[in-house]
Amino acid sequence: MARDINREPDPIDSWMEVTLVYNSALKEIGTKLEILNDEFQQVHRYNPIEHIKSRMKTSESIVKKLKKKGYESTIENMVEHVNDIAGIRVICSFTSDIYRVAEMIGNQNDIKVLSIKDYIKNPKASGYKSYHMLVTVPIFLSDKMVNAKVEIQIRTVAMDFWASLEHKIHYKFEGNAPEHIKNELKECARMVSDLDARMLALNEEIRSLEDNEFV
Ligand code: 0O2
Repeated sequence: MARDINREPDPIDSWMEVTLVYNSALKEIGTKLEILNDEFQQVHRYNPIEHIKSRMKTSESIVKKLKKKGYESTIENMVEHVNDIAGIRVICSFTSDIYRVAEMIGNQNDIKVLSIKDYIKNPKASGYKSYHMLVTVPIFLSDKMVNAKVEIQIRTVAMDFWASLEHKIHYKFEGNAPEHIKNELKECARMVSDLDARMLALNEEIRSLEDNEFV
């Protein structure tokens, strides 16, 4: 029997199914992003996406997150309360590409955007900048349809460089890095923002020259 995309999704009811469903969700979103990037290359002669990284959260990290949030480790709680079991990171060259990619994702009929956190317009106190989308994508199995949540983090190469080092430092000092390191990271975050703005301005200037060559 054909499955209707608008019908109520079925529940996910075993750890094996969690793995299958969230891995499938990463493939679905990954393929969508690759198609959008290819189309963009054809139409506008450049790729807004530099590269894509995807990962499944480990069972240990899922249990740790549930414990931190005060929930028992059940499949139901994982699906309900852990938003980043499936995580995909989209790395773009320029800040403007981030919003382009986010809009293209949001325009896909089968993707439902549950929430957006714009840490580019509102950076975290640490200096962290990134654009987060929490979405669901339907996954069709042989006998059921489930909605899988995927956390999409979209950021520039420079923001990603900063976030990787900050993440390492955060774990090394278990969240209590010395004050001078925190301050240095904040200063680096300011330099990242400045670099992103200047690279974007340069790119726009070059593109406007290229466009004029075709007039
Ligand atoms: P990990 O180890 O990367 O998986 P939620 O997931 O919604 O329950 P929260 O904190 O409200 O929790 O969500 P938020 O702020 O959107 O952050 C989710 C993820 O963004 C984090 O996942 C990190 O990957 C990243 N992130 C958020 N803040 C920072 C930051 O200050 N520095 C860096 N480097 N990354 C950040 P996890 O599960 O916390 O960590």
